[in-house]
Amino acid sequence: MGLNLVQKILKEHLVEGELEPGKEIAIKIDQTLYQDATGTMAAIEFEMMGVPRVQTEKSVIYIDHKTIQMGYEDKDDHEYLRTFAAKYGCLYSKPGNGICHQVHLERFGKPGKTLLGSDSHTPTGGGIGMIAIGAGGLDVSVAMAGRPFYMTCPKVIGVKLTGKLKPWVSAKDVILHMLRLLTTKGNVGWVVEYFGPGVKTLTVPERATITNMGAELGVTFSIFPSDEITREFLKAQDREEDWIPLEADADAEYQKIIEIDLSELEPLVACPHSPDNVVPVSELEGKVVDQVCVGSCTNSSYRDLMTFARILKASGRHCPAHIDVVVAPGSKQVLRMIDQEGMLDALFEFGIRLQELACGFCIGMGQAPKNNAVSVRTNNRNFYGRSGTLTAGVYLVSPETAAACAIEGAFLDPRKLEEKYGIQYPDVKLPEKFLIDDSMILPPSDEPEKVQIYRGPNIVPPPPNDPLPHDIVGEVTIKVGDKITTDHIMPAGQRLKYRSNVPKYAEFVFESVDPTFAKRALENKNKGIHNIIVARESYGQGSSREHAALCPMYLGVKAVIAVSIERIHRANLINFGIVPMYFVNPEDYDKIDQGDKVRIEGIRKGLIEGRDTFVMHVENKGLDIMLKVDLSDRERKIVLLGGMLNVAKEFGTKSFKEIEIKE
Ligand code: MIC
Ligand code: SF4
Repeated sequence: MGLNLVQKILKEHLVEGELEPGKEIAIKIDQTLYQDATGTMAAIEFEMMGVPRVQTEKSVIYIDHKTIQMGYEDKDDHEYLRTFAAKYGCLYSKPGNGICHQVHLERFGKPGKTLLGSDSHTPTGGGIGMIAIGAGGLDVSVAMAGRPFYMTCPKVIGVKLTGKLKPWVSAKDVILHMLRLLTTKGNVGWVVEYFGPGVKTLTVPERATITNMGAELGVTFSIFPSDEITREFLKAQDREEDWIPLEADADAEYQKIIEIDLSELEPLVACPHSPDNVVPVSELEGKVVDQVCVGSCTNSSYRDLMTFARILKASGRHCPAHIDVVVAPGSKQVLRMIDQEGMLDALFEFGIRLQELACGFCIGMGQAPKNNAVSVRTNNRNFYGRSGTLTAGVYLVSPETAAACAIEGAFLDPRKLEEKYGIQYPDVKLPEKFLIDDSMILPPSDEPEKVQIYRGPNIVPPPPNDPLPHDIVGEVTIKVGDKITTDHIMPAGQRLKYRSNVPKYAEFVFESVDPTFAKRALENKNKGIHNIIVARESYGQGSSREHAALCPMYLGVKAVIAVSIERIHRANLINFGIVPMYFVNPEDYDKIDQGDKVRIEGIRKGLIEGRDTFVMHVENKGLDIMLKVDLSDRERKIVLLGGMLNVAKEFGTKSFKEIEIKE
C-alpha cells in the first residue's frame, strides 16, 4: 500500500513509536518559531534547561503580537527576546517586519520539513508542504533544546479538491466550508491532507489560508503537496533551492475522505461567536456593518491585499461615513509590494486606516469596535470578547467579501459587485519575483558568550509547582459549558503585557466568564483546598497560550474535568502538572455544580500504577462520579512530577523510560 503525504514526512522524522493512528510517537523538529506573546515565557523555560545553543536547523523569534507598547512591559519583553535570540542562536524578526506565519511562509518555510511553533496558527506552513504544528511554548523550547516532539500519531482526512473556484469566491470560503462540515469540535487526533486536481488551481498563499484555519477545526495540522506551484512561489522568493516535489502515492489511503468541488462553493461568513457558525453571505445581505478589518495571518498576503485594494479602487467610491475600514498588512514584503503597484494609495483614497504590520486587531491590540458593533474581519477567530468589546459581534469573511461590505456599508455578496457597481473580478496573479528585504531579520551573534541578556522588571520566572498530591481534595471552583476557548481562560488584548509575569497575569483568569474566579481560587489555595475546573465539550479551543494552564496552576488548579479537551490545551495542562480528566458518562456533567466539595482519592498511586479510571466523591451530595484519564506513560510521569519543568530540573536529559516515580 502506498503512503499519503503525512505518513511520508512523519516516517522521515520518526524518532520513537510506530506510525499507527492513536499511538504516541515522537518526531524530530527541523524548525521552530516563537512569537512575542508566548515566546518570552517559553524562552525563560528554555534558559532553565541549561542548553547553550538551539539545536534545530532554524529557530526564529517574531515580534508581532505585543506591539502596542502602552507602558514599558512589551518593549522590555522584545528586548529580552532580541538578546535571547542573539545568545542562543535564533533569528530575530523585528517589530514592523510582519506577522510570524506570513513572514515564515515567505522566507523560511520548506517542503518536507517539520516546524513547531508556539502559536496555534503555525499550521499555515502546511501550505508549502511542511508538517507545521502549533504547541505550547514549553514544548517548543524542548524541541529547541534538541529533544523530539511527542504527539499522537494522527488519523488523516484526505480532502480531494476538484474543479476551480469561481470569481469572487476564494480560499477563505474553502476553509469556512470545511468548518461548516467538520465544526470546531470533535477533530482532535486528526490531520487534513489536501489532494486532487483542484490543488493546482490554488497558489501557495491561498493554500496557506486554508491550512492556517485548520487550527479552528482543531486538527493537529493540515498539509498540501509540494508541486510546480510551490516551486514557482519559492523561486519568486529567491529560494528555489528549498523546493522538493512531494505528494501522496497514487494508491495512498486515508482514514476518511471528503470531496470538495471548488466550483460549487459560494462566499461564506462565520457569524459570532464561533468560526464554525457558517452561513452564505447572501443570507446576511443588507445587515449594516460598522467596521471592516483586513489582515491577520489568515488573509494578509500580497494576493489578499491586492485583491481587496483593487476592488476598492475599481469602485471609485469613498468609505461610507458610518464605518471604519482597517488594514493590517501581513509583512513588509506585502506592504512595499502593494505600494509599488500603487495600491496603498488606492486604499488611502478609499479612506482606510492603516494598522501596523502585526497581529493588531486580530488579537484585540487596538481597533476595539463600538458597543454592539457588527465587525467584518478577514481573520480566523471571532470568539466572544476577543475584539476587545464584549457586546460586539465579529463576522469572518474573505478579502472579497470584506471589500463588498466596505463599499456597501452593509453585508453584500461580492458576486453582486459586478452588477451593482460595475466592478470586474480582479484575478490577482502572484509576481514572478517578490520584493526581498530581510533587513529586519537579525542573525544570531557570532560571540554568544559576550551577549548580555536584558531582563526587565516584568520578567518573572514561572512559579514552581509541587508534585501531584496523593489525593485531590477540594472544590469545583468553576463550572463552564461547551467550547470554552483559551481567550475565555486567559484574555489577551489589554492583558497581553503581563504574559511574562504569571502572578500578575493570573489575576485575570476567566475574567470575561467570572471575574471572581482568580480571587476565590487563590483563597482556596492558601487554605490548602485544591481547585477543580469542570467543563463540557471542547475545552481549551483556540490559542496555544500555555498561560491558560500556567496561570490556573499558579492559582492551585489540580484537575480539569471535561467531556472533551482540545489537543494543545491538553498538552499544556500536562506540561504544567494539571491532570486532564474526562467524565466516563458525559451526562454526569449535569450532576455537578460550582462549589461542590469533591475528593479524588488515591490519584497519585493510581496514576503510578497505570490506572485509567478514578472515582470522584462529591462530598456535599454523597455522590460518586466515574472519571477517566487518557495519559501515556510519559504524560503520567510529567503530571506526577508536577510538570515538565520539574522533569527537566530533576532528570535533565534522561529519557522518560529511565525516570522512576516514587509514591
Ligand atoms: C491567537 O491567535 O490567539 C494567538 C494570540 O496568536 C495565540 C497565541 C497567543 O495566545 O499568544 C495562538 O493562536 O496560539
Ligand atoms: Fe496573530 Fe491573529 Fe494570527 Fe494569532 S491568529 S498569530 S493573533 S494574526
